[in-house]
Amino acid sequence: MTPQQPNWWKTGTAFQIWPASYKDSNSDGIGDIPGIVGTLDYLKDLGVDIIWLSPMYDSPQKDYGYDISNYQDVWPSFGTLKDMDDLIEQCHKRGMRIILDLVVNHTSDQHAWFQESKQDKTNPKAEWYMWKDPKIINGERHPPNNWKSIFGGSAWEWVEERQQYYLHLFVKEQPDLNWELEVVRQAIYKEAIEFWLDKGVDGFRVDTCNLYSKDTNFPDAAISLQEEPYQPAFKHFENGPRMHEFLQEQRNVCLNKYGDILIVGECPGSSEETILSYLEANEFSCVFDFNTVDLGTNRTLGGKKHHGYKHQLPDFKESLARTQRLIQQHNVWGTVFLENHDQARSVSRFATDNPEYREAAAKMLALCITSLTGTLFLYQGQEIGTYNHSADWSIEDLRDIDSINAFNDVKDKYNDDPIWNKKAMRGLATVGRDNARLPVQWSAEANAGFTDANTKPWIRCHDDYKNVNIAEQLQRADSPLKFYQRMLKFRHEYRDLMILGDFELHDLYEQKAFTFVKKPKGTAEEGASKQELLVVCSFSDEEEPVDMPSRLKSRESELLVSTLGEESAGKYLRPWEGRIYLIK
Ligand code: TEU
Ligand code: CA
Repeated sequence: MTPQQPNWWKTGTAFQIWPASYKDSNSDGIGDIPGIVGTLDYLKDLGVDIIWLSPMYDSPQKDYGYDISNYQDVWPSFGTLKDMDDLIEQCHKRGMRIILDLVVNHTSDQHAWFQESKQDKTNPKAEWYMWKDPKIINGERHPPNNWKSIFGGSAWEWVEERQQYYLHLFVKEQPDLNWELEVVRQAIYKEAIEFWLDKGVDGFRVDTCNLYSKDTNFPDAAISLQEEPYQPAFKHFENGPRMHEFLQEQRNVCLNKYGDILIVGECPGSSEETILSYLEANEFSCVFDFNTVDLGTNRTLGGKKHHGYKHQLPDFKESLARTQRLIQQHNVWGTVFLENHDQARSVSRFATDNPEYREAAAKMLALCITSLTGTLFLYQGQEIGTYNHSADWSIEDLRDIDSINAFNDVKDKYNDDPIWNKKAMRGLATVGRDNARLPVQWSAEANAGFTDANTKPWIRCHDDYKNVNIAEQLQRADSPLKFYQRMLKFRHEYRDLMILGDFELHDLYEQKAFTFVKKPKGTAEEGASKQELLVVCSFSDEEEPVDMPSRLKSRESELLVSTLGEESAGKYLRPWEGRIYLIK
């Protein structure tokens, strides 16, 4: 009997593509699907097994594709349905899989469903969205409650035709669908899910998959922001009462027909218990736990982008350890990621973008995350150590609605005070979403090789693309890109330890280094004679000792990898160096 092979989506490395900024093939300044197809060999060589494509559906682009006006079509600037068929085929031809973004908590206000729903209170789709009567106070009309939208302002928008408000947890052009209605759920399964699975995609990344079920009493949220009219209300719409029922129905009625697909849920603001409940019921294959990327944002407490709270290294370790523990202690699966299209660049946020150490730090983070258990997700540009844009940029350089709203909040509140505006820009340069959305730096040529020299890209290029780009790094043996290539191979070679193994955190409170051990799954702590890996990462501008756990000291060890070269590795870690030792 052959031992059971782990599912393909456990061992594969995934790479996220955000199409608008990836590669422009027809010189209109916007990335597109044919542009992606042209780079599949590059991704294959990098070691990518799975592509996650962010929304390419038809959309008015108010939230850059997360506002979908037609699930069964492609935004014309990105290409056509035929281009999608080609992309799917070309991925499969190379032995790669492809998953799409499933955005069904809300649609665009331009979707035919909403256009019909908003007409009056009696049309066939009248209840397909979340409509409520106004609250009348002293003869004045107010939103039904004080909920704040995740992107700022009230979560309710007034519609004259219906004399009612509709709920939008994100921007007002993203009305929330009414999952309470079975006919809505059926339409979602058919149009948004089955249409694409029938075309052969291998699964979905599921956008805000824990918001479908709201507290339908719509109570006011407790006041946590004294000076503001609208209050964070996550408690009333995140992980709501009917979530499990909805997700199980979706699995049973729809997804199960398609065999072993990858369904990875985006689960911001969720406790370990909540995440576990989704996984144990097999509602998702694995989820994105926001623990790490939420560091320093105080999201649920109403933290603002300009607050710029800096986490400590132990917080970072603990945030990663949470998923490792979950996988190890329960029979469930998880993800490893530091970046996506909503996050600033990991080198800047979690390591350093000081030019002296930036590359070393990028390679150290690569070594660190490729050594962790779970499905690894990389984001475009991460493989070359792209770092954040400068705080000197102006708000006109940015495109993200969430960032623009955050800036305008500060600007309005402090009467356009230049120092406050500067603080707001500094905050966006630290955590703003556009950091991830600048054109991919393909080469040192004009416009970073993203588009033609004579075309203006839809968003400004990073100032440093001449130094940090794919073409240069492909030719240089010690580049972050080459290091990622090496580590992704290595991850398969040492699969049982790196991808599937147990994790042991060595010294949580150490502030300058992150040391952990990877062991074969299910081995006893003491006296195990099987091979293990010791992973040591420096987060320091100075030399740091290699702190080997006592129980491993008597074992023979061999230096397998150093981010700065095995030959030149001495007793101490060099600044921002990462190493892996094989413990025999
Ligand atoms: O994001 C959900 C979400 O709540 C956050 O990640 C949010 O974008 C971030 O905290 C803002 O700073 C998903 C998508 O990933 C995001 O791009 C969309 O804008 C959002 O849903 C709405 O569809
Ligand atoms: Ca284009």
